[in-house]
Amino acid sequence: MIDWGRKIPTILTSKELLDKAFHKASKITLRGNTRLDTAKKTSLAKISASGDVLNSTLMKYVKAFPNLDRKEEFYSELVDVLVGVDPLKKSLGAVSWCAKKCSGLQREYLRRIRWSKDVTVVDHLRIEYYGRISSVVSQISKDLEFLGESRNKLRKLPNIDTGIPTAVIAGFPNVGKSQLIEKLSNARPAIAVYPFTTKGVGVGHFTNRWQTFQLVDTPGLLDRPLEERNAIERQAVLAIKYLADLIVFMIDPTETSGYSIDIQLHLLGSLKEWMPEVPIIEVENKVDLGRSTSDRIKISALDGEGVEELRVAIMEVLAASPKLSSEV
Ligand SMILES: Nc1nc2c(ncn2[C@@H]2O[C@H](COP(=O)(O)OP(=O)(O)OP(=O)(O)O)[C@@H](O)[C@H]2O)c(=O)[nH]1
Ligand SMILES: [Mg+2]
Repeated sequence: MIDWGRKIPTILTSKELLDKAFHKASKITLRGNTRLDTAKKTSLAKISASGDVLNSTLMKYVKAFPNLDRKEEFYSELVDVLVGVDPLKKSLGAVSWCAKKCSGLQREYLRRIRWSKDVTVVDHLRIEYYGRISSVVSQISKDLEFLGESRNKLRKLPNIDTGIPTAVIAGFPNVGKSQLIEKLSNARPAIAVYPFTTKGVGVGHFTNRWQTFQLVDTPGLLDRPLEERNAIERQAVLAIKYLADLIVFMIDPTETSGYSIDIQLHLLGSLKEWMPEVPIIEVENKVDLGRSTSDRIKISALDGEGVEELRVAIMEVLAASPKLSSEV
């Protein structure tokens, strides 16, 4: 189970980070035997403290972000869609560089102050050190900003367990996918009358005889090639590609979703061609408004008609999942 986003701490801006380091240093006053001794002790302590704050805070950021080379493909690709793996690696590299540079400057100025024999030189060196770390930290302002934004996006990622039998609910926008997940599981997704209400992958679970089943809610898909899909749709594509032991394809034959039945069935056809090995249950929703003569499973996700029959059908297909035998 992956829980990346939540363990990433708040990312400070470069100004906030410098304020934090200087504030720590400003609280330090030490006394020595002579004026020179006092100046040296105080400056050494201030430089140690501020350098340590910068280095430890920056390294904490680097370690908190997921190591994208080792993680599961689904999450790596999802991170790529949401924030971009290359920019993320570049910014983490810059932060790591800055942390090392701050440590290097800290060592250099501690050494120079230890060797100095004059109070004014000591004060001058300390001020020079502050100037240099300020300049180094300012150079990564954009990277810190980017990491802050990335963290906010990654925090919204759901906890999806890739080891549990999983049905992915897919279909056009506004057909009732989230409404169905709400009826079938413990999930409480946003449901609304407009398309693209669901902007990211969501997850819900239900249990039957000690066996947990996972349902994945996806953003609506339009009927178009992958390269034309936006970041919202691409998340649905990734969920289908990496998570689905079963696809529940939801059709709205009433067309109140705003999409014609023909275009919905065309998407279903593309999906079958793209993922021929994944079983698909075709469901028609909104029977409370009207029903077709097809022999598909028919439900009303709104009032619950047919939903328990659909649950049984989902469990029957997922019973064949290899993940099931390894779990119980
Ligand atoms: N009458 C009726 N309305 C339904 C039914 N299921 C869903 N709706 C309504 O259809 C609208 C869309 O439902 P959602 O569950 O948000 O649809 P979605 O497929 O998740 O939409 P996106 O997240 O935008 O892709 C909402 O206003 C629901 O209340 C149903 O069985 N009957
Ligand atoms: Mg939805």
